[in-house]
Amino acid sequence: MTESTAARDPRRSSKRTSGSDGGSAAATSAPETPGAPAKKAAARKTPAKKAPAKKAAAKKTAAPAKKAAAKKTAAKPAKAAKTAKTAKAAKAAKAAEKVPVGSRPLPQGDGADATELVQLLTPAGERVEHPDYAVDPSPEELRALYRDMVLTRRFDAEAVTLQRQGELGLWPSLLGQEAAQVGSGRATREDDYVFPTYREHGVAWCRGVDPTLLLGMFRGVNNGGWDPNSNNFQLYTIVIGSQTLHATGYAMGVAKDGADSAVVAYFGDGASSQGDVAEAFTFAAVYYAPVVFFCQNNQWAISEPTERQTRVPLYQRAAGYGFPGVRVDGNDVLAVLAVTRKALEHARSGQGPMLIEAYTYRMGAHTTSDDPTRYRADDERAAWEAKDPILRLRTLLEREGLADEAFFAGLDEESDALAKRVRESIRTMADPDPMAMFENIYADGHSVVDEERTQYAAYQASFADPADFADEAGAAAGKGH
Ligand SMILES: Cc1ncc(C[n+]2csc(CCOP(=O)(O)OP(=O)(O)O)c2C)c(N)n1
Ligand SMILES: [Mg+2]
Repeated sequence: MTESTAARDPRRSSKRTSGSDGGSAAATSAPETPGAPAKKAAARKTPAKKAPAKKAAAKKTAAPAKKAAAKKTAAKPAKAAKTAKTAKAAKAAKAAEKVPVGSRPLPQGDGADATELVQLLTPAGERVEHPDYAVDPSPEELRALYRDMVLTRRFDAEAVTLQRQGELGLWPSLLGQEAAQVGSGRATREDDYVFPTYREHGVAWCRGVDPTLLLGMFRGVNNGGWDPNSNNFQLYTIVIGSQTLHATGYAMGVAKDGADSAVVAYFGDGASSQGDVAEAFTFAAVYYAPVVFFCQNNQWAISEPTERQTRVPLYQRAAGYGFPGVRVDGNDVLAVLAVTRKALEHARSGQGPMLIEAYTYRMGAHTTSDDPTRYRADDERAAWEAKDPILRLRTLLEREGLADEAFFAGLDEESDALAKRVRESIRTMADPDPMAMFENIYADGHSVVDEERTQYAAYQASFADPADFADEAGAAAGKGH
């Protein structure tokens, strides 16, 4: 929501109502004093009044008061020591408060605050209205969104299992982020262009990229796996935030071509701290580039919570660059669809970029190499489970009689068939020729790469039995997992 639309939103000034509940975790602070305890806020209010009086009094009695204080301290060293001890204990207690990090309230509230969160479908599966955003999907469209999310989750779960079975080196799960990805992915038009990070399996699905193609890079058999121009869906980007620059440059090109398509750049809450993202925001703003910055705030950047990335809600950063920002319930597929559609129209119509902060949660580990139990509290996940994006749409479909048993049973079958296809595809993926890693680096070759290629070929040739080389290469690759 932009500042101006926010001002018009009657819910900004009112407390949350039960009908639009964003979840079980209660908002802990008012938006204007993020994260500050009431005491602190009160203290901030009063010094203007108190200061002059205090100053005058201090001036009057400075010398004698100081003297008296010194006398007092000298006479009672035990008391002074006690005070120091208390201060030390207070400091230690304060430091202890910092642990565990995951249990501390985020500075920007917890997303359950309706005054800044666009929501059209509550966790209880109830439709609610929003003054600035609306969608009116047909029953068929609702079922299609549900199907997208279910199949995306199933594919993702299968990939996690394949990694556990040693078929993939690594997998970044999207569990919990299905609505953010399907809602935004389905808002894009065929001629729009998408620049993902490494977790956008749901967006890839919506863009029509065959899911089996997403696995190659994580199996280590290729550097991408699909032709970006086939579906206007760029290759996955591991270098955090860098794709926002690529997207902005591409969008500037779209504008120069006079095309009316738009670009979406996906990135995370952690990426928002990258210099690349700041530069992308600046260029996009001043060139009115038709790009939508879609930030999935899943609360964590590996083990770093969002509170370590920002002291203001992320969507508010846009204002500093001169374009609108909006925070949407990232677990509400309808709200994400509505907000992304509007942002894309904004970009298409020459009004420049927009920032969407999809407030969601990474339900699983950062990747299969990560163990989140080491840094975040268990009850945090439980609170977000109550806001599950798939469950809330299912509740709506069932309550309103928009999908029958046959639909759900058919989808179960389709999920199983997808999982089977994914498993089969990965087991038939051919290992690349070891020399292939020297290809596609420079269009016209490079002396250093040429030298490395020659050295590596000699190394391979030094094995009497090529099978020994394959074993060694396999063991070395395994170390990196
Ligand atoms: C430039 C850069 N720095 C650090 C890393 C290591 N790294 C990989 S993922 C990640 C966290 C990203 O968090 P976020 O942007 O919130 O995305 P999420 O993984 O939560 O989807 C980091 C620091 C990297 N890949 N690139
Ligand atoms: Mg994150």
